[in-house]
This record gives sequence, C-alpha cells and structure tokens, in this order.
Amino acid sequence: MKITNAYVNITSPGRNFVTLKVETDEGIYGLGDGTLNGREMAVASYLTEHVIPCLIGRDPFQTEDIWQYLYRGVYWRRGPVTMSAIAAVDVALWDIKGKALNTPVYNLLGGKSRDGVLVYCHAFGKDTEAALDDVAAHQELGYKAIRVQSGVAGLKSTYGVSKGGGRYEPAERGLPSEYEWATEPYLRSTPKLFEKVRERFGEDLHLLHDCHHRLTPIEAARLGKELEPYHLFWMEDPTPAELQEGFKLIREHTVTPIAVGEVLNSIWDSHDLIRNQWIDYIRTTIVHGGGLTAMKKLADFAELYHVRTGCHGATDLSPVTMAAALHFGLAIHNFGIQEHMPHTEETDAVFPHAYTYADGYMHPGEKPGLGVDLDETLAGKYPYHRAYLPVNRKLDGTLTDW
Ligand code: KDG
Ligand code: MG
Repeated sequence: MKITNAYVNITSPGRNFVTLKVETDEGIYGLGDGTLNGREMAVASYLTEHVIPCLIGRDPFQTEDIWQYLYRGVYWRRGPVTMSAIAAVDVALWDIKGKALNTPVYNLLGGKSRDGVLVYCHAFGKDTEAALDDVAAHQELGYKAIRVQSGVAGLKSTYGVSKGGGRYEPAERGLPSEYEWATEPYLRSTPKLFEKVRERFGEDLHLLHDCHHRLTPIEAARLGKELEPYHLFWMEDPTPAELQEGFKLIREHTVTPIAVGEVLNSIWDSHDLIRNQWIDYIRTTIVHGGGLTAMKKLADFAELYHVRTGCHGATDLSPVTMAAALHFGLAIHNFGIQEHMPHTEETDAVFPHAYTYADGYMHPGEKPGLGVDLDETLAGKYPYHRAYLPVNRKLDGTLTDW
C-alpha cells in the first residue's frame, strides 16, 4: 500500500478543528487530528508546506519509521506545533492500518485490557452552591468521576467556569479576553468547596480539580495538604511544569495525587516528573504528544514508575483524538482515567463516530480503524474563525498562567 495524497481540512462547527486526511492507492483513508487551540493555522501550514510532500509514496503501515522520519529527520524537535503535526500523521496511519486489517485500533495496541474507559466530566458554578448543583446534574448522567471548579468570590471571571453558567468552551472567537486572578481567595475557598462536595455527595464519587498552573510550588503544597481530608482523585497542574523539580517540593508536603502534562509534548518533557515519582497521572494527549506511537512509549515508561494516564480531553481535542484516546485507554495497562467534555451536536455531526458514553464509561466501538469519519460537505459550512484561550491577570495587572 502507498500514500497517494493527503490534505488538511479546517472547520469550525462552534470551535476550530484541524484534520489531516491521508489517502492510499487501495482506496483506504485515515484521519488524524492536528488541532492546537489558538494556534490552529500554524499546524495546518506545517502539515501542508512541510510534511505532506514527504508522505507521498510511503507505505502507511510503517508507523514507526514515518514517526522517526518526521521527528528526527527535521533537526527541529519537540514543541506543540511539530508534535501536533506528527500526531496528525501518526493517528491517520494507525486508522489506515486498522481499516486495512479490518480491526479496531485498540487491537493493534495490545487488545482490550478493560471493558470500558472510565471518564471524568466537568462540573462548575459561579459559587459553591451552583457548583454543587452542577455536580448533582452530572451525577444524574452517570458520571463516577467529576472535576469541580467554582468561581472565586471577588473575581469577575474564573477560567474553567463558564461566564453565562451554560456549557463552556475553552477558546473564544476574536482576540483573547482577559480574566482576573487572585491566589489568596482561591486558596481559602477551594478546600471549603470540596468540604461541601463531600458533605453532600459522600465518599464514593471521584473528585478532581484543575489549578491551571497558577500556583507556586509552596502554594500548591498548601492546597494539596488542605484538600487531603476530601480524598481527591487528583489535583491537576498545580504549578507550571517547565521546572520539573518544582513538583518535588509539592510531593514532600502532600499525599493528594497530582496530574500534569496537558501542555507537555514529549517523553522528555515529563521524564523527571515520572522517574522521580513526583506525579501520579500523566495528562499528555495523543494530539499534542506526537500520536499513538509516542504515547504508547510514554505510557510504557510511566508504567515502570506507577504513573497512570489521565489524557487531556477538552473540546479542543477533536472527535478524532477522542476516538484515538479511547482505543488507547482501552488497551494500555496503566490507564487511569480519560477526560470527557462532550462536543456540541454540530461537531458530532461533522465527525460521525462509533464511540459511545454510558454510565460513567466510554467505549471506542468495534469499527475497523478509529471508527470516526469527517463529513467534508458539512465541515465546509463552518469556516475557520480566529479564536484564543483567555489570558489571566492578577488584580495588579501582572500576567499569570492561564
Ligand atoms: O486548550 C486548552 C484547554 O483544553 C484547557 O484549558 C482545558 O485545562 C483544561 C483541561 O483540563 O481540560
Ligand atoms: Mg487542565
């Protein structure tokens, strides 16, 4: 089999998605996601200008060699744009391989290790009461694991909490909006929020929380310690992970489990975090981490250190990534949990898919390959719109992490 053609589709059914379609001389095609929130066109152009011309004529079954060619062969390694472009190619090739062998991708990754993929959803509210009501609403939908975020008193807006109270989408069209941030009231209110959640919902529900990288290590250590009585499943992104040894300090002070990695792109970015056992869950995702080929190696490395996966799964990861993540999560041994922020109906219509949700778990379905398609006619009705993640400033105007 040979790759005969490949092209990028950009569509915006409510939010932007970059999809690579790779075609072969046997009529089988594969899809890969290359969406990088707020920087979509950089990946699209990287693929079109620099990657696609090198793919034509290659054997799509050579997932390892093509991955190495795109990673080592360019001299410039790593980084979110490069790794998302490599992921788009890699996932499309696994999709082709599955279709050609007439089997779901999970069978190519080791076969089923479990019956379903445990997922967590997002609950939030402008204050504690609203957040508790949203937890109740999500529990009704069957979720066994819920991320809880609340607005902070005195702040006009908080990232991760929708402004209008309805569904929230990380990116906003137009230029970046600005949100407020203040660490002290957040540190005071968050343990109280989880005290109330446990009071109302008991011990059985898995609870998660995302700090969005905004704390210093010692502030994160304090939060982790004060959250201990509420037995969180994890505390996510407590501090920026560029300085990996920052997590040593957090670890020395708290037994609240820690999840990191949605902004990390390679095994080297989390190498020290994992081998020193400073984290419990690695959140690197298939689209931003170089595809299934790279993620399998990352998971296998993490397994040696008792670190489990907890892949990023916000709405900016397209249904193609969600499908890939579910095949991956069903197969690997050290799977932990998968994030699930359901896409809009418009997005689901553009990307018809075999994966399903029921009672707190997802399943990739039994279709050969990834089991997800792209309706290009419908996609064409949703042109690209520039959109960004918001930026955050402390009350004195200083920029902070988002
Ligand atoms: O593109 C970034 C968003 O997906 C991110 O802000 C969402 O932190 C996030 C999460 O945990 O889903
Ligand atoms: Mg996050």
